Amino acid sequence: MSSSLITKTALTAATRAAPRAAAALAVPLLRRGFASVSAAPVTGTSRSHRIVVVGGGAAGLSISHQLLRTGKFSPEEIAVIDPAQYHHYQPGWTLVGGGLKDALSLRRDEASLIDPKLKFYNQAVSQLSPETDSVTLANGDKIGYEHLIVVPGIEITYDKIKGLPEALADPSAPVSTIYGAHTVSKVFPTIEKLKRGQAIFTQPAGVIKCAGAPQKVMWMALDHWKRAGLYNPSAPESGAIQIAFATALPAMFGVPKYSARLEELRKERGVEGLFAHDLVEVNGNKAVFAKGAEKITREFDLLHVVPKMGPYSFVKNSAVADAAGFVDVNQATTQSTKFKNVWSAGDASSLPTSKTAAAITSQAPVLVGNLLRSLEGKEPALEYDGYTSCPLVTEYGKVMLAEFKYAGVPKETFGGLPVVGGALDQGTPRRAFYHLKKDFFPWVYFNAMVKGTWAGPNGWKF
Ligand code: UQ1
Repeated sequence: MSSSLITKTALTAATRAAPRAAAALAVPLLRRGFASVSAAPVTGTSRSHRIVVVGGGAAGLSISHQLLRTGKFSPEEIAVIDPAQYHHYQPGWTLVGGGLKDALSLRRDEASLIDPKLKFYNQAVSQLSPETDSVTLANGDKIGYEHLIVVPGIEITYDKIKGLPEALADPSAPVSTIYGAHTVSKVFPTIEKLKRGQAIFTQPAGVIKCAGAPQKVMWMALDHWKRAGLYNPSAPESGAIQIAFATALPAMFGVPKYSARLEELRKERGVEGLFAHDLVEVNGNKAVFAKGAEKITREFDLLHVVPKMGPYSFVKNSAVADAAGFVDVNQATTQSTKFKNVWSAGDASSLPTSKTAAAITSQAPVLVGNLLRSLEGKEPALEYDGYTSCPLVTEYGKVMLAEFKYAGVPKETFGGLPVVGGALDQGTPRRAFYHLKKDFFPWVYFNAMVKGTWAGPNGWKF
């Protein structure tokens, strides 16, 4: 969720009549000044819903619409809370960084993606109160529930890297990031503008969305400069531009199979590897990295930064969170380890897998199936295996479709299919996967996934 303006449509939706179920919970949840003579502001209005979904992103919309499509819920028995005016197809932002797509083509009005049978609160959440089965909105209203689904995503914390917010906001600074709606459109012009010097692409310590994206944008920039005659992969020092990948991690990727292939590509293409380098400060044309206790300063002519990210404070500060601030859930069932009527998936959850939209295609049907069982008084029975995917763009026209489950074990949808020369191995970048990433996934996302009819590798559903 990101704070933004409230749309006219959403306002209209927000002022629609209260749901039937509200009446029952309304009275106990009202905490207004009792018999007070002063004109106290009217806050603490309350309503309730059978299911409250905090977050209208990839997870929130898939799950809400999958629930609705079961036909088991009356209008407004399910509520979605999200303050955003716009909904972005974030997996497409790497392609915006590579100059292949326009950010506006990946954006929809949030309200336009929400079925009118869902109650939409276009509001931020200020507090989760799982002890009293309620959620408090930023305007003070309280929303009660039978079941709560916490899927707000995670927050991009630009200010955790000193000087970064200022550098990103300065149109003349060659510092950009694909990780934000307001910054993604600066990336490709910055790449195009560079004619010589040192380019550095960073990846931070800590949990981020899609751990492959920091290098996808680098591979496309490399290809762009190579085609422009500015980069020579076989003798980088003889070209006008030099490239370094500075990552806080010890390797190119978290899954050994794909990491080994990406390390080969890095060496073949003459990219300098700065491992265990965590960017802590941007100061003019200097990037400062922490390497253990050491500080290392490098000059740059272009810097692509991946900011640090973390849980929203209303999640971190609530009883549903684990020590790191993520919603503590059973890694198979997606049910909260602390409250049986609380569930989570996607970026905000503690599910120990890579945070991607592909992961949500597999998590959503498990969460929905287990929650429906719970409504019938049964224990959860469906299990998520950690499936996630990272379509790694390695050059224009080629994608390595990394797909894996818990513990980094490959789980390839197309692996082993017969192809010319043997069996298909998804560790090899292919043109067909590039078209899946660039054309099919954005299409299926808006036409099926957010509507609740797409389960990723398991195909169309519901
Ligand atoms: C997927 O379903 C999906 O969602 C639309 C993606 O986009 C973010 C993906 O990257 C992947 C890999 C999937 C999984 C689907 C198949 C057919 C592999």
